Amino acid sequence: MARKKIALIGSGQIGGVFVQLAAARELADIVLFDILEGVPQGKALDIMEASPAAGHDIHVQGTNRYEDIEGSDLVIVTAGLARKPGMSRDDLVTTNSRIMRSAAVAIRENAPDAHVIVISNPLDVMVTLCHRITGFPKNRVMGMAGILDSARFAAFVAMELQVSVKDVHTLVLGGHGDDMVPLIRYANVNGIPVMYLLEKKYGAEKAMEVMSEIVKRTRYAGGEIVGLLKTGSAFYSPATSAMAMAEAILKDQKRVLPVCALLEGEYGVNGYFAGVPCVVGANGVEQIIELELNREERTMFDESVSHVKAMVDNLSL
Ligand code: A3D
Repeated sequence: MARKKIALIGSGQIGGVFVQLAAARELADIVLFDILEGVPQGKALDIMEASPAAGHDIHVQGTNRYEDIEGSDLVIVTAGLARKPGMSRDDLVTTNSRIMRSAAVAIRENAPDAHVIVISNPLDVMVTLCHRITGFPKNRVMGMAGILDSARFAAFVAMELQVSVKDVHTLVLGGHGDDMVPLIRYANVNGIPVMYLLEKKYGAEKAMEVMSEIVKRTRYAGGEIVGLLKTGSAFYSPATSAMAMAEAILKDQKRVLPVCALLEGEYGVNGYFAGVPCVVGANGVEQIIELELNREERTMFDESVSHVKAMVDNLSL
């Protein structure tokens, strides 16, 4: 079987962590692309030189030529500005739209059969641009956000309950903004509702307060990291979340993951991308799973998607 090939458009913080994760798993050969001369080449050489000590064997090439992404099975786009303290994701839209336009044209021309995972922010807008410009079928263009947001939710629940994060399962839907929708009802510790455990620990009233704080922290988790780092945004957790999607596609795992996918009637949304649970496998987004939302969840989901719609409707495509 031929070796798989992944192209990373953007060789910054997330691109750098992703390539290290991919090498450790020997997931695929990697092409690191960036407009900065020397950076992708330097990172590629560094990983190749790490291989003998690490005992992994993949080929990593750094490049400034889009032609080198030819034949990629998967393209991951992280190109663009990251947030600095005081910025919202939406503040990145003008610059990152320009970057996404050039990346999407290059993907269409050089890797027409690839799956594409978009990570650049504002995520829901960037994945829309990428889908419209490449013209790829909707199952092959998706955004990474829900896995990260759900992982943050799970991490905070595990910290609060002092249980292994391995046993905590959470789901965050909607747009990748501060109005994302962490689903409290579906949060569980190996099947035991998180609210049940919080109520046992604190009683009903305080349990709800604690959960509200966890939800708030989840929504602003990206900003919390930006505030601490001061020079950029989170990169370990986004790269690790993208890895879950990449493995699901390249190994045809049929994972059930929250993914930013194009909705065509699902969840009452038509023609916009939003975070929803999907089955992800060799055909990309193979199925969108529609959950029954209660009135409160529905209201939050609609609000979150209306924010995405407003941003997307403002774009000249
Ligand atoms: P950073 O380390 O700055 O890397 C971005 C890279 O993009 C840099 O190396 C740039 O040189 C490169 N670049 C700029 N313009 C182009 C271009 N035209 N073509 C190719 N490469 C270019 O950022 P990062 O890796 O930390 O973050 C990358 C993106 O991911 C940002 O937009 C972040 O806001 C976003 N991000 C998204 C999430 C989600 O959960 C969706 C989380 C964290 C960061």
